[in-house]
Amino acid sequence: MTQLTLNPNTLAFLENKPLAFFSNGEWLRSGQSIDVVDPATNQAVTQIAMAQPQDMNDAVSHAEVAFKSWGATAPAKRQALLQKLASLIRRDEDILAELESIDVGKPKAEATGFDVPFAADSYDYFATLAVEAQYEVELGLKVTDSHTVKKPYGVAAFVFPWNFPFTLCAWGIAPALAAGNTVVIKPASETPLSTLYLAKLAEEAGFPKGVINVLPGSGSVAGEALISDSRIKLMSFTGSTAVGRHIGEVCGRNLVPAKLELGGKGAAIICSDADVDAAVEGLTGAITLNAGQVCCTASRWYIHDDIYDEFVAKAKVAFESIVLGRGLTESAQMGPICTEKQLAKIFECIGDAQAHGATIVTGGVRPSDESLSDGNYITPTLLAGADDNPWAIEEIFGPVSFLLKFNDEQEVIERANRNLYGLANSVWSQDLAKAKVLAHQLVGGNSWINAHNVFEYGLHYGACNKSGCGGGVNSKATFEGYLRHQSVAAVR
Ligand code: TAP
Repeated sequence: MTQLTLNPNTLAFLENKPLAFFSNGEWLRSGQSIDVVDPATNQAVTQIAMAQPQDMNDAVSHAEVAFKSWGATAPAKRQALLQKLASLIRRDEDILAELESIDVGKPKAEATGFDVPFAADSYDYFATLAVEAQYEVELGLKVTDSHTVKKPYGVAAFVFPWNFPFTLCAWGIAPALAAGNTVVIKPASETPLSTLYLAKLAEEAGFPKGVINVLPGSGSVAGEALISDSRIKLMSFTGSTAVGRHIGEVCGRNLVPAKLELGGKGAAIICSDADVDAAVEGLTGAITLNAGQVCCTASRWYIHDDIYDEFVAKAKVAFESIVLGRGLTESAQMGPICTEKQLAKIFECIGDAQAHGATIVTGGVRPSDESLSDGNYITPTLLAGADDNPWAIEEIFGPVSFLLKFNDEQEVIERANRNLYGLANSVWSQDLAKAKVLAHQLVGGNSWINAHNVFEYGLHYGACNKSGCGGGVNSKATFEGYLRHQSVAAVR
């Protein structure tokens, strides 16, 4: 076991091995457990109990019972509990940031700067919407005396990936709970710690038993049992396009609506009139954030011919100056890749990109620093090549950007839109009016200008095409998506 310099409360949480899962207000163990591995060392930091299909089945049963009262709870009560949860998250920010850092590998500063506070804000944002919502709307029609009532669906199931466990969980469950649904959550097997800690905070906040259930388990076993349970009324999945397609199929057979937030291959269009230094800084930050394991990051950079050489030279310097290190060290700007398997995949993609004619401008190797040799590190990588290179098209999910040249702005929009994903793109230009026109033309859920990875509650974050369907997150529309509409009419 690695010796870690951690907050004593973090250590105390990890000590109770294997960490139990949380179902119907009880902490349970299944008899099967797995190690939770720190990607900076590839050593176990704790073990977790793995829920089995019967545990998932039981959790759905309990969530169904809990829904009977939670779904009818006054919005002000739901608001108060969600706000309490947000305040407990803020109280324990240091512990949560440490858990996220040792589990995912990300710099602790990243977790305290974004993952944890932004998750807390999600519970507050949707708590407010819960009380502001109009649950009954008079229709004022001629033939009928009618109104629409908006009601929660029932049990909502959530399956999450390993890259932003705490934030994505908040984006998913906060609107569902605010609207009055109960939730059964399966976090990724590799990164369950912060979600289990959330369950502890939910218990302390006083959520009624069965409202929030957190059960780590294998995707193909426990996850499969959850997604195929026909009693769930809503399915929300965040993860790869391949697993999303499977979940969509399974839910389709049960006629359960599935909200799918999937992968991406974001384009950045860097125009000839862009502020080159700002674009280099913004895009280097975007592709090295969470070691590039960000669904909406910009991993295809289309650079205008006039500034290509200057931009690439500056980007190379910026990439080579990124400090790699264990997330818990203060100097680290980029941590290790979350799993050995994902690191191997990234190297494989880079090799295949080269086999298809791409050249490495910088990076693409393990760092020379001996102290990092046990972790899953890779140096930030710039590839240059052609549009038809498979890795200018497909998601790599690592700190790898593909450089492409362009001359004509309309032509580059067409080239960028040929990609089958549709998550997030950005335009970089000092001509804001022109940038807006180009931003409108890019096909995706999100078009950002002179920035990449832009989030704010109220700003809808969605997707189209191979990046998902089912509504997106972070806005009023997300909250409304967790309410079903029922017409009530009497003939006059
Ligand atoms: P996946 O391999 O798809 O795994 C995601 C989750 O699905 C894990 O909890 C996994 O469980 C579970 N799972 C696997 N097979 C399952 C099955 N048959 N039934 C039910 N659950 C199953 O994705 P990942 O590698 O963790 O995450 C990376 C991907 O997520 C990338 O493509 C990234 O772009 C995407 N992503 C998208 C977004 C948004 S908002 N669009 C945000 C973050 C990430 P195990 O952990 O046990 O395998």
